[in-house]
Amino acid sequence: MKRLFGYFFMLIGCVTVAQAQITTPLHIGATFPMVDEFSSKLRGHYYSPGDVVQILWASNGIVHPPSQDGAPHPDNALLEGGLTGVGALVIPSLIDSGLFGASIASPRPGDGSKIFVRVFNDSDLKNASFYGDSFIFTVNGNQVFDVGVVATTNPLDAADNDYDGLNNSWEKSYASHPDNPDTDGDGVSDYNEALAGTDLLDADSFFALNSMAPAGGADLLVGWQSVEGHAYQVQFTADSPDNEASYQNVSAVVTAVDNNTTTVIPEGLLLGKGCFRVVHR
Ligand SMILES: [Ca+2]
Ligand SMILES: [Ca+2]
Ligand SMILES: [Ca+2]
Repeated sequence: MKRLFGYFFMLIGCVTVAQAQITTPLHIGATFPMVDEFSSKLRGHYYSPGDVVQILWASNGIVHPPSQDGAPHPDNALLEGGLTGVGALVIPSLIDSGLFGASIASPRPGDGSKIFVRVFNDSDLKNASFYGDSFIFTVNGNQVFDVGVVATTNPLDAADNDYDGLNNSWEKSYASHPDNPDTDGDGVSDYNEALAGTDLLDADSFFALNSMAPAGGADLLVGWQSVEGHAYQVQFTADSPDNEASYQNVSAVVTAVDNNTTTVIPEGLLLGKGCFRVVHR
């Protein structure tokens, strides 16, 4: 009986040793949604990642920008297994959650290793135009990193071939022409269309005043082409239209609900002969 007990005890010891030899994978993920510079959650898809997440080494404590095709600098090599997508390995109902998770098994970065996360705005680096980097994490045990805000503000191609104010990465993002300052020929530059939220590829879509009509009594109805969700304000000057300082607000800030917005300017705010304009807020 005594002998049997000893054998049993040894078996337990053997199992314990075997467990100690298995290295636990490093789990890396975001505990809060990653958002871009406009506070929009990064896109994702459970099966086909929308935005790609790379987990890279920062062994010497330096994060270098990627090359124009998205390839990492040699000092920031991709961790083996360190490629996933926003929403991937996260439950399907959280597809567009801005979250991601990854498991790095072998070689597992040891404690003290410096790593960081880089996000591209497309699942295919050939189509990506922007990237964002996290700060550097130092691995310490098995942890889930809070990647936090990854602002995708860094263009892969910062040149502006056509000098329209919109760099080549933005032109790629909008599918506008990098060598033509007004892709759809509607008279509004690609840059100003991007600011106004109008369609750079549609000549019928641009930001402009399109009506001024009596609105009963001496009130005036002012209308303009708008973009849903964007905010505008009507201003008036009795001076030269070039005199910026002379414009006064004559309406409240109006948020558009469709592609045409009107507002009534009460008679009391009409200051004689002058010019109206609509300002995008
Ligand atoms: Ca440009
Ligand atoms: Ca252009
Ligand atoms: Ca347009």
